[in-house]
Amino acid sequence: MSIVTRGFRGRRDVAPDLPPGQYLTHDFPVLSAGPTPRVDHDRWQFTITSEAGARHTWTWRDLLALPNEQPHGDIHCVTKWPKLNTHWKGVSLDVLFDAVDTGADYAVVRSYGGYTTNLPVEDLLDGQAWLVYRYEDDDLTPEHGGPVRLLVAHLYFWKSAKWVKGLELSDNDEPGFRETLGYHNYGDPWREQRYTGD
Ligand SMILES: Nc1nc2c(c(=O)[nH]1)N[C@H]1C(S)=C(S)[C@@H](COP(=O)(O)O)O[C@H]1N2
Ligand SMILES: [Mo]
Repeated sequence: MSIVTRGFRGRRDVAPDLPPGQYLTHDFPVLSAGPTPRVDHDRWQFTITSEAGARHTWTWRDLLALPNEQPHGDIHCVTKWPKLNTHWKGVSLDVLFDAVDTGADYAVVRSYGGYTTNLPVEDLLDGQAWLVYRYEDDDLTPEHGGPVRLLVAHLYFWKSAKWVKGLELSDNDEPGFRETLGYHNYGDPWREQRYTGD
């Protein structure tokens, strides 16, 4: 299983195909807008709320019982670092959305700690987004979003909310935390959509 987007193919030995303005680094910087919330697996839940108000909740055990995938590829932070050939394990949002009756066009993703980010529902479907809980064969550390974060690798990495706890579906697009502060509403790295107006 691989994430189907340009630059997300897991090639190791060739010169990387980087989006405009991204520069290679070899570390994995931690970027968080506030303190790292500590969320026990026992307390962790993920809730999808439909535009009609219907709630579907998964516990940690529920999540582990679902079929998982191992997406891999490149990620791109808006502050210009990419990380190439990353490996993750988690559950496709397609699997979760199978349980949800919705025709909504937009989602706001919410995290423990209060972070939010918005994206079109179509960017969460068709093998483009996962709830991931393992990174490079280890449990996801709290700094990088453990126990569970969103992975939406075809958009800048601020859309990949750490410590994710749910998403709300709506017919209206509501900007999230960084989008309200001037980050681009959509955030396609290949079109260099870093900030409002790009
Ligand atoms: N909850 C939450 N998720 C977040 C952020 C944040 O501040 N809070 N920062 C985003 C940004 S800007 C980036 S680049 C990545 C960084 O992930 P990392 O700390 O695992 O490198 O997380 C994204 N998800
Ligand atoms: Mo970022």
